[in-house]
Amino acid sequence: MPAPPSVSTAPRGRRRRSALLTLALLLPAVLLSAAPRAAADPNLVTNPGFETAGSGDMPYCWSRSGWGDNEFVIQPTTDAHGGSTAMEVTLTERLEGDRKALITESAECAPFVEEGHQYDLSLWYKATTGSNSVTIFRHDTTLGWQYWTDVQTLGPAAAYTYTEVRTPEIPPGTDRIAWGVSLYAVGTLITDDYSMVDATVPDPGPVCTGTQAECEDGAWEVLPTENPVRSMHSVVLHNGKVLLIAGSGNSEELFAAGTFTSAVYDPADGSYTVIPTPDDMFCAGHVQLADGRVLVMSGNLAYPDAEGTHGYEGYKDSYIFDPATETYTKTNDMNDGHWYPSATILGNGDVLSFGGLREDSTGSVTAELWSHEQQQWLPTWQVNQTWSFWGLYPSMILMQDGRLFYSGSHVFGNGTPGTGASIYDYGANTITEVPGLQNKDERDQSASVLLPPAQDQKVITMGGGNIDTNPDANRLTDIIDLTQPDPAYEPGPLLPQGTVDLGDGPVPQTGDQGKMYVSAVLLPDGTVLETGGGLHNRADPVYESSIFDPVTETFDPVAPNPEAYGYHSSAFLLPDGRVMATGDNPGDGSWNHNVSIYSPPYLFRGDRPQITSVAATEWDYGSTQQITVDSPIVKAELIRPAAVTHSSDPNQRFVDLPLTVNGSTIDLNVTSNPNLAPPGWYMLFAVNADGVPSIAEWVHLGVPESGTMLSATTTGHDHGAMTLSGTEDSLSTLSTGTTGTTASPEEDLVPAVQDFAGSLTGEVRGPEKRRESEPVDVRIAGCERAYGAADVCVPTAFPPKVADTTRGRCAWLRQHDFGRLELNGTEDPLRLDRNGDGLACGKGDVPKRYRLT
Ligand SMILES: [Cu+2]
Repeated sequence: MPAPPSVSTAPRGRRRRSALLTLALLLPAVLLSAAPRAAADPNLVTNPGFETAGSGDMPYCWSRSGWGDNEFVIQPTTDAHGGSTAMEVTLTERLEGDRKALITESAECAPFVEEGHQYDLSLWYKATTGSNSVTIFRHDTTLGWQYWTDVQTLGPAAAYTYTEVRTPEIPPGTDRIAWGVSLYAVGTLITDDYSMVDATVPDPGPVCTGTQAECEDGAWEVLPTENPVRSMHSVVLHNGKVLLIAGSGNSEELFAAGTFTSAVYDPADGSYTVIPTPDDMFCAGHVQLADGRVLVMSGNLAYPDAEGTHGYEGYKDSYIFDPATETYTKTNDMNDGHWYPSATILGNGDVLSFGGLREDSTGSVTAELWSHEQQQWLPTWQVNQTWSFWGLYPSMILMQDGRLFYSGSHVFGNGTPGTGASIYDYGANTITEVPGLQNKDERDQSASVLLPPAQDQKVITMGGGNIDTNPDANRLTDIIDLTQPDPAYEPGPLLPQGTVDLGDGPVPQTGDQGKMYVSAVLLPDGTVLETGGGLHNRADPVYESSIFDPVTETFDPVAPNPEAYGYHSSAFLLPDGRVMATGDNPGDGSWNHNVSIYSPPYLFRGDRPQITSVAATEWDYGSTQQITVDSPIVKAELIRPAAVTHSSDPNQRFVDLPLTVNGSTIDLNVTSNPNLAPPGWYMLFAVNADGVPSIAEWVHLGVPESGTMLSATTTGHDHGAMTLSGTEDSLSTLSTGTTGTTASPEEDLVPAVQDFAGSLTGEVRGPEKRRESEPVDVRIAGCERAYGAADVCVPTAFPPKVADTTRGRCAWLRQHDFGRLELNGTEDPLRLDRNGDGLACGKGDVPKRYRLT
């Protein structure tokens, strides 16, 4: 097996600093290899037309492959495109899984590949069904053969049809790949004349258009106009504007006055429009629906009372915000109140919501389901219930088979009992514990995000603390690969340290100090910006930002945000590739109205590729969609716009769109699996070889007609067999691969769902006994209710270094800008009012220099 031609590019993209010198030296060679590929480029597939017989009944270097419960035949056929032999795969019955003829996974047969390179895979095929997919496996030099990814759905084709698709960049540690076409539905697939050629786009070479610091670490700017509202919710809308929801903004005064606000920020001109807000949406849940409107669920019915008889209360109301009219419209009520609920959109457009506090400030154990079809919340009895309390803002991430991964990231306290993370199967109504989350009771206001690309099903959880015990927040990260049969979190790299302001100005972090209130933002080059945070409960901002590379699993420290952004902050990607950050609400009850914007290093790296046309903005699953670009790109993706609050945005995702390249005309191959890219509006980015993204175009994935599964247990759709002639009617609308027309094979589509995470060994819990609610401490927010107004947070536990004395606590409160602090009753649990005059840290309690005034 000959090695592929040596294309003289250094490893590209993100590992820029070390690569700069190498690239400069290699430049002449790079230019040479940029010439159009010669026709003689070798086909890397051995026995590409099945003409050489093997030792058994399969042709040389081809094997039968696939999984699941189905009846199948895989055998050579004389119905060939070229030569005398082709390969026929037939499914006669199917409950689940796929079948394929696959390049034999051996050193003799599987083509060698180079890390970072891309390869054009092509073949000729006939198919009775569109439920096919080009599937690639990769040989990991340490782990052996693994499933890698599905890159292209082939439409039905009565006559031999050519198709071609480019692989993503070959991941590190990969030395060979094997590939074939998987058949997911009852029907017949015939393939022939496979080809694989190196199609690596040479790196344009190092460019730095800013200062050296900007090119390496990006740059923050603080905007001249302040955010007019105390918003802790940020939702990027499909018109490019940003909805900032404050409600009462955690201000008891505004709440008492009935002053509830939202603002719409327009990045185009930097303006804010404050809009009428019908209810106190402070600490609601939110998600963009399939049509791009925003579903806002629950919010704040009441602040805790001064006597500590009840805590925060969540109402049952729910609203839809329409970006077109910038107005809220009421929906039907939820079944329960949910202050701090989760909200996850599913592959069929439904929304599942869990957790939060009820109208009586106890914990809600009621799962809520928004029906896309009915456009309303369903009654409790129509929704599978486990009667579990999922905590507050539980991070519930949709998996590729429709199950939900609870990452263990949450807000307040310890999170749920158990290992800290679990997989919830809605159909089976079971919860299975997932092991490995480090320090699981100190992941309050950590950030979890599905890493790019969504196809890889990896989740990272970063940092966190605990407002009940108030230790220094940690630097831990944990990464889980949900493609494994029995996935478990593995420790990831430690968060880089920055500076922390403990009250006397920023000083370097020491020891194990990390941060909670972390924001995680998917960037269009396939990395993740983590930014913002604090060391303790609503105190001690940490100034540190870094970019995580999911390929190398490393952090690269970048410029820190100059603003303090801890509790009630959020950060999110704008369609122009910059990141906006807003909000900070420390324990003294104040609010930081400054807004900062980050330009990542890729914006200082030369001309951006431009998407010059998008053939259609309405996209179907499993289709190919044509765009044109003004310069070469190496990848394109959909990024779901942010709907973020309290470090939590479980719907944020980056969905790779494998390319079919014909010069400046690019066909984008859209996944057939709605669970990988739930319906809705997405930002479409194109990215060049140096990791520089285009400005996004907005495209829409509609709700699949066939609906989709809510859980792995319902994935088996049996589709009737079709004859070859039976597909002829639909051929006119189908892609022929090279002509680049858009295809809509959706009607016949069985999503390419994999059998990942199918052998869980964790403890399984079924539904609990039906109950009303979970008891919750009124101090759940980590604030001692005996002192001050409800929006002032005297911590129930002070940070570890604060002396356990009246003087020590008063000094800390004074250092953290707490003003005059009255007792709400006679109780003085923190011993701040030694003389009993009703004033904490006052005259007669502590010497003058420790007093609050
Ligand atoms: Cu909050």
